[in-house]
Amino acid sequence: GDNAGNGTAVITRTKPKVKRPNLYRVLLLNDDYTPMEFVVLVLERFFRKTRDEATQIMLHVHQNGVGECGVYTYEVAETKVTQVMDFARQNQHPLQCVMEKK
Ligand code: TYC
Repeated sequence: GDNAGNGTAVITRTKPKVKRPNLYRVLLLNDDYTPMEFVVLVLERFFRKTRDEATQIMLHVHQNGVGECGVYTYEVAETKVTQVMDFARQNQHPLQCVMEKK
């Protein structure tokens, strides 16, 4: 507790409150039509993966149906999803990208 000096009670927190942001996974979904090379390009361009990392993730998605591109705060995750969906649409690929709360 504390006092502002004017007789008004003011409650202040003394314990350092470190709050962790909610985190979201960004996922790519497999489909039968998007070229493998395009998915690798997406992972390099929007998720800063190396060619080897991107290839591993793409093959994981191809084989398992879904895979993680990265984990971000809400606003960053939302931006990544929008960028990938816009880029896929521009190139007429059905690639789907979604986010889910961790
Ligand atoms: N299954 C696609 C193909 O055989 C490749 C692919 C991989 C598509 C990952 C989407 O998220 C994806 N061309």
